[in-house]
Formats: sequence, structure tokens, C-alpha cells
Amino acid sequence: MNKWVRVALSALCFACLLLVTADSSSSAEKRPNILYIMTDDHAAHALSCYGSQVNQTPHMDRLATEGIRFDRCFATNSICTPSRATIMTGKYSHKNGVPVFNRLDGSQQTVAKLLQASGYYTAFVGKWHLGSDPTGFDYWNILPGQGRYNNPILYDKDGSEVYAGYATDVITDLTIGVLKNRPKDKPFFMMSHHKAPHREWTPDEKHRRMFAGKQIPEPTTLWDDYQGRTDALREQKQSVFNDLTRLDLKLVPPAGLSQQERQAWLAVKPTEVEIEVDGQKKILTGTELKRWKYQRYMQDYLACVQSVDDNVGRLLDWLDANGLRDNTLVIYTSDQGFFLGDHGLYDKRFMYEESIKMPFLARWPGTIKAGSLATALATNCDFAPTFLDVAGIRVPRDMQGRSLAPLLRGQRPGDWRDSMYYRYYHDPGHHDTRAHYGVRTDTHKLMYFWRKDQWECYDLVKDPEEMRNIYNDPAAKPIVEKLKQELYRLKKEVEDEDQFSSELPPAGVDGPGPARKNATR
Ligand SMILES: [Ca+2]
Repeated sequence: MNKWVRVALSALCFACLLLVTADSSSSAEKRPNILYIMTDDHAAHALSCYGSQVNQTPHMDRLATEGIRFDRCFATNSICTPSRATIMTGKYSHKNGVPVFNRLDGSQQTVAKLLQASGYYTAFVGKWHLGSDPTGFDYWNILPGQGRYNNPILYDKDGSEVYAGYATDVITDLTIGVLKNRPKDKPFFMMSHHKAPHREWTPDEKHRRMFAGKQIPEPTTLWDDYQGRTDALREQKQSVFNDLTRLDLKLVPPAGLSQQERQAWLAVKPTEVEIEVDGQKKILTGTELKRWKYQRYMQDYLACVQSVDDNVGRLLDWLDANGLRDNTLVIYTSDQGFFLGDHGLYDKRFMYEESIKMPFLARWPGTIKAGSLATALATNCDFAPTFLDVAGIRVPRDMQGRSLAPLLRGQRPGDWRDSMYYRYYHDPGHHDTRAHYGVRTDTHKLMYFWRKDQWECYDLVKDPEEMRNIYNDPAAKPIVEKLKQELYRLKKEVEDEDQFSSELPPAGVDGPGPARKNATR
């Protein structure tokens, strides 16, 4: 080999080396930012991109128009704290130790810790509601427990502080502040969690006015008489007609009450209400009162949602204006769904569609095709694996979900799941909702109320509103048997060995939080 060939070869090798180095550094730079926006109790049927009959959410709809809408994304245990624990761990409640409103053991593996260890800047702002302080975040600032709507208190590792304003605006402001001040040499993982539109549904003044007096269409199942169902629907105490309190309905206590008397007055579930119509006092009872309660509930709930929608728009505008549009995966979801008078209910918990269905919208230009739709069954167990996958991190084997990244790209893997497992434990809980577990497929649902040994089964194609329990229908026997087999197969697959079926961990997520930062000043 002559000298010139050797020089040429070594130059070629050097060029290759440069190419490899440049390539690996550019792929590291290209790891996407992840902005995860989550609300509390926002039902998919209160977003216009999901066909809402009751409101318009133009800013959330932008994510669907510019990205993807998942139509079958479900919570695996439809209440706040368990869903949050599942999102952080990628595991079912019986594996992460959070079946009810109990404290998350923050020493366990979480998606935030894994992203942080791989070089992501990780931050959390807003409603955490997991009892223990966040772990795996470079920055966190959270509401104690449920937090409050007006002038919320948030606390970080140094103590708590009162923030003037409305919680949804404050949380968005803080999120933008964190993003502005983040280290720019790392991709970010930002979780921005709203309190809204959680009970007691206190809107800000602007949006309260927007919905005050507005007539909201009633859902077709509002007057469901629960015929043909198990005892569970008849025994629950999450009825719009019977269980909303004076506080929920924003009734004003009479003057002169002590603090204690005032609280007792507000906690009453009224069977008659005095209102004023055209300057005349009027007592509402019976059917008229029921209809009025539904309206009052929905007016405030939707007003809270509208503020979130405005703030999602504000955050998207900020991202776009700051050059973060193209390389940021933005997700909008809620910790579960919510009953908006469906089956006469509010709240969640039950395995019926309105409760378990999570809105799930994602935008990531260049990767997600604008205006796409995913109908594959997804669950909140899948979120952590998805974040890891898009960040190029191997998903640990003990995570029970599966990355949604192929679905984001419009590809449904051939071996994608065709059923999902659900389990709710909190019985009697706050609403006497009976414990149950079940399976949902693309076409059917089977629910088992295990303490009562009672079953419900629905054909979701013929009966999407789940009004006709076909469990005892002779013609449905073959499908019921098939679903039972699938239910027990899934129960085994997710290793649910009835860990929490008889004994539940103590509650521990609603404490007051630490002392004020300026308490000693
Ligand atoms: Ca919730």
C-alpha cells in the first residue's frame, strides 16, 4: 500500500468517525421533548373533538386536528390516585400498591426516574395527589392533596406558598415559567397537572358567567331506572338527583351561622331548593328539582373545563412561538372519565364507558400524521412505556403496559391487545360504589361485582349506552362464557392475585402539606 493510499484510507476512516459521532449527537439532540397535560375528571364526551353535545373545546381540538385522537383509551382503575400511580409506574394498582386513596411508595421505579437518569430534564407542576412527595423530578411544585381552586397553595421541597389567582391559570403560568427557565441542553419531560374540573367544580368568574343560566342538553340515559342490572347501580351514592350537596350546587348559606354550622349546612343533600325566578321566590321539588340539579352541576363543570381549554391554547401558543412545536410530543388527557348525568350519575369509579374512557390527544409534527385516529385499545398502563419508547429508552420488563408509539405513527402491531382488564376496589369508598373487576373487548364488556357475586354484560355494538344487561340472556350465553375465559386469562396475565380484595391500605393522600415558606418571617 503506497503512502497516498494509506493517507486516503485514514482520511476516510476519520471522516467515517466524524459521521458516526455527528450522527449519534444529532440523534441525541433529536430526542423529543414531552409535554404531558392532564386534567382531573375531564370526560371525553366534554370535548368537542370527541363529539360533545354540551360544549366546545377549540384549543384541545387543535391537538386532534394537528395530531391524533385515541378513541379507546381506558383507565384500569377509574379514580384519581390509582390512575396517577399507574401513569407513573406503568403498572396496575395491585402491582404499584395504590388501589385506593393511599400513598405511593416513591422509592419504586417510575417513568420520571428513568427519563431523568437518561438525561431528560424532568418537571412536575400541579395536582400530584399521591401522598408522598414526587421523586424523579428535577423540579416539582404541587398542590397539597386536592388543592383549592382560588388562590391555590402549592409546595415544593422548600415549603408552601399561596399563589394569587385561579388554579388553572396559576398552573399554566408555572408550567410556562418552568419551561422558560429549563436547561436548554437537555430534552424535557414536563407534567402539567390541573385540579380542574374536579368536584366541587368552582369556575372562575369569566367562565361561570359564560355558562350561568345556559340550558345544557340532558344525556339520553339521565333517567335510567337501572332495570335488569345488578344491585350496584341501585346502591351507589353518586346520583345527580340524590347526592349532590348544597356546596356542589353553590347554594348560599343563611347569614349568622358559625363556621361549623355553615359546613354542616353546605353538606346537606337538599330535597327542596328555593330559587328566584324573575324576582319571585320559588320552591323546587321532585322532577323539577332533579332537572335543576343536573343543570347547576353541568354549568359549573363545563365552565371549569372551558378555563382549561383556554389555558391549553395558551400553552400551545407559547410552545409554537418558542420554536418548540416540531420536536415536542404534546399529550392531553385526564386521569379518568366522568359521568355527566349519564345513568343519572356524577363521579367515576364504575366500569361503564363514560367513567373509564380517557380523552387522549397527541401532537408531534413529523411523526404523528395530522388528523389521525387510533381505535386500538389503549390504557393508562401504556403511558409510561410510551414516554420511554419515544425517548429511546428500553421499557423495563416489569412495566405492564405497552408503548403506544407505533399507534402514534399510524401502525397497529399485529399482536396488539384485543381486550383490557379493569379493577375497582374502593368499596364502600365515598359513594358506596361496589367493588368490581371486568374485561372490555372491542365489542363487549363483562363486569363482575365480586363481593356480591353478580354480573353485568353489555354488547357495546348494539347497546353502546350500556342499558341492557345481557348476562342472563340465553342467546348471550356463548359470548358470556368467552368473555369469562378472557377475564380470567387477563387476571392471570397481569398477575392479579386478589392482593387487595379484602384488605385495603389506609388513606393517606389528602394532608395539608408543609408549612409556608414565609411562616417564620
Ligand atoms: Ca380524577
